[in-house]
Amino acid sequence: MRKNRILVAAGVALATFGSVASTNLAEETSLKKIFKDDFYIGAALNHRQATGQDPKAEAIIAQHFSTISPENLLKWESVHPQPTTFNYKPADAYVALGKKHKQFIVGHALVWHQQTPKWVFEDEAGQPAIKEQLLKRQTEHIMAVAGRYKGQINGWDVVNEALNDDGTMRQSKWYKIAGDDFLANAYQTAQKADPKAELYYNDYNLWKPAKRDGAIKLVKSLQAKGLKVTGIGMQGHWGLESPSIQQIEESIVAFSKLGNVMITELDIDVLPNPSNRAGADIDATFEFDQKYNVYTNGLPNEVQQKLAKRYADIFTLFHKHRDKITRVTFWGVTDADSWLNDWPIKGRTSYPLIFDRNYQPKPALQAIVQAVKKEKS
Ligand code: 9MR
Repeated sequence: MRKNRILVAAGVALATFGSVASTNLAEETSLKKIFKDDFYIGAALNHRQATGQDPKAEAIIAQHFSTISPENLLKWESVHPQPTTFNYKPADAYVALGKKHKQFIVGHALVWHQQTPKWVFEDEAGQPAIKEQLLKRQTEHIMAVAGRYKGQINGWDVVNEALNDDGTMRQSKWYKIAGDDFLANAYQTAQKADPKAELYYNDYNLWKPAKRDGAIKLVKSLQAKGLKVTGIGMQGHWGLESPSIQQIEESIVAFSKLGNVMITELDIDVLPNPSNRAGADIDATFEFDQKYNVYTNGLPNEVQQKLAKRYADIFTLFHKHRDKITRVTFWGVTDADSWLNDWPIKGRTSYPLIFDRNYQPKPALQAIVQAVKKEKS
């Protein structure tokens, strides 16, 4: 109790006076210890972090995180760029790092419409592949990649982003060529490749009621075929105001009826935007315009406080549903690493995470700690 009070007081000081206090606090705070009995907490690692070239990030990973995800290095184009070429070196290093820090190791993503080489969808003559050929390629890919890390990668995003925002099936090449069988084959094969691994469906904007319903339908139909889908990953690419806590909560509760719920790609975008964009459709981009790059000299205190409050509210919700949530993963370690520096507009200075560009915790980290300690006491 006494310790709690000191932390709360220090947190307020940090929020008001900035980063001197944060260095000391960082030493005594560990997110993975705080959430030890609740859910895994982690971050996506980029290539440099996974391959030991960013020791300051690794210190954060070791201190704070009990799970890791690979931001890009297990995507099809990275790990399997040519029909008979596999590039396992970065993924091997990633898995070794997770073992070293005794973390729950996630694989991302076996089947996606993005970052998949053209040859996957074509025959030898460059014409569209037929269904049997495409599914054979999918099977070989999953058996090779998930098979290599059998017993080492603990859970896989088997299919990523198969739905449109209105809950209908995305008209991807996977779907157009193979129909629903692209889903069934993926889960069936993943289970064969590593029978003990957890198998997930992962998507963005799952707080939207229509997309939530679409995901429930999709997962139920797979489970009805006897296929294993352990859980649903809600990518948390959210904003300062939207979605509301209630919208997020409704999806957490609905998904928990089908399996585990994970918040898989958490970041809070604080930058203005030319559209009402939400989610993470990487094709939805805009030309650079300085008027949308508003915080090049640092995040104003007022916005910093808003971000801290938003993270506190979100984690209060996660903590409330700790019986349903098994993992929360930030999409990146520090603000410098975030994909939001380049999306939906390239070359901006973005602030979506809880560690800043100097590897220092932001007020958001202490706000999370305070909020959860309050809930626990
Ligand atoms: O953060 C990732 C970025 O570095 C890549 O360029 C991009 C394309 O591969 O993918 C980003 O991660 C995406 C994730 O794999 C799936 N959900 C949306 C994420 C943000 O685009």
